[in-house]
Amino acid sequence: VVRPFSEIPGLWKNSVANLYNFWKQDGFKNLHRIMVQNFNTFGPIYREKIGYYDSVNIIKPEDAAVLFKAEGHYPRRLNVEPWTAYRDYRNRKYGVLLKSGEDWRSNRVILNKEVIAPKVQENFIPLLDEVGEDFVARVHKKISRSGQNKWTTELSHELFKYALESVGAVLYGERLGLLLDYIDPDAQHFIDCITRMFKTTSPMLYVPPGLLRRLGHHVWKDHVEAWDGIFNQADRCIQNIYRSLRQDAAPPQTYPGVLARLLLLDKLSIEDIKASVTELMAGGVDTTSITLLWTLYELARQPNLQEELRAEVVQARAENQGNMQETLKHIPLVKGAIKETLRLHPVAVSLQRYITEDIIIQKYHIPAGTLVQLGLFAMGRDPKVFPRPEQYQPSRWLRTENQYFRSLGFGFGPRQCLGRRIAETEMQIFLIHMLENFKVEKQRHLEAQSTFELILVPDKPIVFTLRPL
Ligand code: HEM
Ligand code: 2DC
Repeated sequence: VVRPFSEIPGLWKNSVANLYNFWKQDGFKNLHRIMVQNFNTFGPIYREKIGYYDSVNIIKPEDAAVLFKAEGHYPRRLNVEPWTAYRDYRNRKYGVLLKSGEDWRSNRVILNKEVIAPKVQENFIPLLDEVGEDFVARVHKKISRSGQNKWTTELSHELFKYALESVGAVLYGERLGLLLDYIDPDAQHFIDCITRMFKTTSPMLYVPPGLLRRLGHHVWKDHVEAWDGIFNQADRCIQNIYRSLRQDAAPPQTYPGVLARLLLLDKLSIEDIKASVTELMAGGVDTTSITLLWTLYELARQPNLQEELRAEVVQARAENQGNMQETLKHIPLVKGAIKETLRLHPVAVSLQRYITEDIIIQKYHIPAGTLVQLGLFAMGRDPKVFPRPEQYQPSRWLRTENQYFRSLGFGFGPRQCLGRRIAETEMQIFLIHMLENFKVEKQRHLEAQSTFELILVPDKPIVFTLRPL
């Protein structure tokens, strides 16, 4: 028998009271833990209404499969209101991240060919490899300058720079120079703006941004300032490439980067290209750097595991005469480590879709148009889905069976992460270079947890010690 929608358990009858309780529990920082609690209280499906968001939450891989089958031709996520409010306020175009319907689809198809297609991917490898080599050289320099044969540091700032340098190289086919001793203050400002943009988004998730704007609230002002900084810097980078393309008579001989390819292809308007390239540049910093930070954290906690990964990397490199493209095909454990990091420390607390047809989940009827959320953080830590979930075990991903709708860190289907291949390649190359060169240690008693700042980030600084092998 199918039970009606109205009988789904949960706290959905008083949205204002829920918003208040949520706020009292410091819900903005604890969204992921509150979701885990709710699944423990209500079971594998619950309904929730906070402020103006009414959603059904699910946790099982089998139910995720049902959800994504009902996402329709133009999949839609939860609308991050502060982001669209900024664009409307400044009269800037939506890029692929914020577009919907046919406009999204037609842009996304063209971007896919230049960003995720396997053929263009190969072009990214030499660019990203160079950034990886520079990062390692920079660490060696820091180590020798320390005079102690080691470098102890809070690595996150270095990782932010690595991530921006990497995505910049792919987008613009040029180096931004972030791994040098003296860096462009504008580039550093860009990095700070992205972090601030994420941080100021979460307190506005459940309150209409228009209201905060009219009230002249400081969160809205900070948010606008952060996006302004992001767009100004991206505009500068985009203008540079645009200008030099117009000056060159002949088409480029080597791979010129995603932006130049899109401009030369001439299938999207300049304004559409700008909007999506800005989103790619901004989306490519905190996401990969924090995932790498968590990976180093887990490898520092398990020195034996670190050695296992190192052995795999050293062998894959030797067998392929150092060729990076080939090496990347022979590092299953490193790839498993990245999946394992995203299981325990996903960037996105949930995946969401507005379903376009009626579905049945856990025997409940859910009508078309409902916002359904898969609790990604909660699923990754559910012992019914992952045996011994608290253990960081890259080898659990080596068997391809049992992976059904379990590896969803980048989302799923045609609306999944556009930067996925860039992110994966960039992270794999980083880990290869780091494992080949350094032992990673951390302060013994330091334990970090996730905190929600729109994306999930570590709740405290993590200090690493890097030693040359
Ligand atoms: C969307 C995760 C890195 C750009 C997404 C989504 C997730 C995600 C979960 C939503 C997918 C869905 O709804 O199914 C991640 C993770 C990353 C990462 C875990 C790294 C560890 C990047 C990078 C870029 C990027 C490096 C840019 C180069 C985007 C864009 C979208 C997106 C543009 C929106 C796509 C659309 O709406 O069509 N990402 N991301 N992401 N990501 Fe990423
Ligand atoms: C945040 O309840 C929690 O990849 C909300 O690179 C639901 C929600 C909706 C969309 C998600 C967001 C969460 C987390 C951050 C994501 C975003 C979609 C894309 C974005 C997952 C789960 C991200 C980080 C993009 C950001 C690109 C931007 C900087 C231009």
